[in-house]
Amino acid sequence: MRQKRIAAIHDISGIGKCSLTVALPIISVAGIECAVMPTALLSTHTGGFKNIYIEDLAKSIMPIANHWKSQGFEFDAIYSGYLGSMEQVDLVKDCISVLKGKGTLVVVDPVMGDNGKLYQTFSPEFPLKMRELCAEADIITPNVTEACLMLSKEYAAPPYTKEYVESLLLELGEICKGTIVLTGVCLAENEQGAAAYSINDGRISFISCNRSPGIYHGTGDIFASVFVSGMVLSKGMEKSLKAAVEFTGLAIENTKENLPDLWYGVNFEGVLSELPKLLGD
Ligand code: PXL
Repeated sequence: MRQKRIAAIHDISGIGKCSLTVALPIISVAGIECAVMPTALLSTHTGGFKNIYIEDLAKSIMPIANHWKSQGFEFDAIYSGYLGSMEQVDLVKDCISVLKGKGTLVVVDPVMGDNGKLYQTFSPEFPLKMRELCAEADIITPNVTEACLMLSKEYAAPPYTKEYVESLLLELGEICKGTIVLTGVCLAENEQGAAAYSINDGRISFISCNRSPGIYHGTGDIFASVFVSGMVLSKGMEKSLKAAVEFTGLAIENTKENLPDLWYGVNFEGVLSELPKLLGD
């Protein structure tokens, strides 16, 4: 049997631990080949740094996809994250139609904001455009901010009631007809987790772990990369969610003692050796 392979479509930020610099090591440690499709090249991520160097790589997306297709590469998942522009949303839609095969899972992380705010690089129209890409996905993984932006709803700060989270999930079900995984679901002050809604069977599940106070940058990308890996390894929804929540929690725990600037990113590298255990049988 060939090794599992995920096409990861995200930016590469030289410093800041997010997107491809997170997806590549996590997917690799999970034992899966990570085929990288960089959407943009940045000197750092955009969440806290100033005067960032950004090079849009939109023109490379389709030539890379077409070359992969011409070489007969198959993908167990296509996993998209931060996209540099509205144009890139259309390009990723085209990319999915070129690369998607019979068994390819399409996972869209609609990366565009956190803590109630749209990231500085996006125009206010971007969330509506991102809905189009979410409509093509089998699974979407927005955080609460991204969910509110796509639903044109006012953001509310945590903690949330179960009823509120369920109402967001049901509304997101109008955007994506597969499975909705909502991250940053905090039902109590000392908790952090995710909730999932599968449209197929109508099931909603919640998963949480202890929460360390503070805002940790790049954790959405860590969560989604572990989750996609679990799904590609056929671990199922519950186990993949649990592994993603627990690994993200471990990475935060491993950081909070010695990192003053939490927007820089968490020390997930130091806990990578735990990942095969979390994803194991
Ligand atoms: O972690 C999400 C992310 C990905 N890529 C870039 C970002 C961010 C969040 O700020 O700036 C470039």
